[in-house]
Amino acid sequence: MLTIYSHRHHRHHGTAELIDGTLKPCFEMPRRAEMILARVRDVGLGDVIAPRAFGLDPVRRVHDAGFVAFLEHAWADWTALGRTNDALPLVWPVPSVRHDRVPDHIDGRLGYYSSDAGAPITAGTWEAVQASADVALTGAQAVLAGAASAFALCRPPGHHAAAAAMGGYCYLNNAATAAQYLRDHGCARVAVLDVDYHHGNGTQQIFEARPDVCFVSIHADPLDEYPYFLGHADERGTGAGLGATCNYPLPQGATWATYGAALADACAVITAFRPDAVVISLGVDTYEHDPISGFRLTRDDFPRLGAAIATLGRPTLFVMEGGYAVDDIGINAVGVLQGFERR
Ligand code: SP5
Ligand code: ZN
Repeated sequence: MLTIYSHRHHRHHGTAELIDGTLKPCFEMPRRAEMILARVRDVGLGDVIAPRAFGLDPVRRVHDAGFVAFLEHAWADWTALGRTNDALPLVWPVPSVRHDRVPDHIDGRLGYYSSDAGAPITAGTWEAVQASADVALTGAQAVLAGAASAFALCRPPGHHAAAAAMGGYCYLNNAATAAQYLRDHGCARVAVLDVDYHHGNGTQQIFEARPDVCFVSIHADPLDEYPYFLGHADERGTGAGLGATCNYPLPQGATWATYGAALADACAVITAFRPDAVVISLGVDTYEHDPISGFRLTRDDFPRLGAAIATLGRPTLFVMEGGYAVDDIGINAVGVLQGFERR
């Protein structure tokens, strides 16, 4: 399997995140991608190539132009005030206030364009974010050119990013950008299967009203896990997209017995959708030793996950999302890819 990787992810390196009421070192760190790349090379998964530059047009197919411009200029706007620390939001537009006026001040813009305080902007964030989108798009292009599968080793991740909001370590939605690119270049129907521990709230919002991109997610029940406000089983899509969104919220402590059953059901839903291509939002924070998560998948379960995805029998783009047990992240992420290929 071809891997697409950009060293430019190193330019994004947040200092701290708010967790349990205190600032702790960011769980989403450059070493995550380094460990995955090392494992790709160790097992001889296949060639590793750099992304090509697609520019922002494919990104704006799923993201608001004002939001993209905000991301591009946020660090300059922040440092213009003499600030040198990471940029973080501190006030948000709750439903009862106005959403029709975009603030000028960077503090207002950070809140307007975010869902939480989990996506710090640093000097190199925009460069890394653009590279991450290019990694996903280059993977989509490989699949369009006839590859049975490709691995977009994206960092930062993307599935919590909505059309006009960053959050949850995510800035641009790499999986959604890739899915839309597949749609725009010959695939009439695309399925996104999100296996990250957290619900893919950004991806769901981007596609929920559309019948041509199906979104299926297996994740921790939002009643007691981030992102809390989406991911319930009764969310089935809206309008013309009704029936093309499918959620499997699972209880804390879920093991393969529970997870595998949901996955089999999810695969049946995707098969019935008859997609021309499948995009996997590949998070391995379902791992038993993940420091911020509550599922109990073992290292041996990840190849099983890949083998189940292979039964879909469709051209498949894997897009890296979460996973914070950094020492084992390479074994687990590449384990999914090996399970897919060994089927
Ligand atoms: C891409 C991705 O996986 N983003 C995840 C963002 C999660 N942010 C909220 C984390 C809250 C963790 N709470 C765990 C408390 C452990 N003491
Ligand atoms: Zn996650």
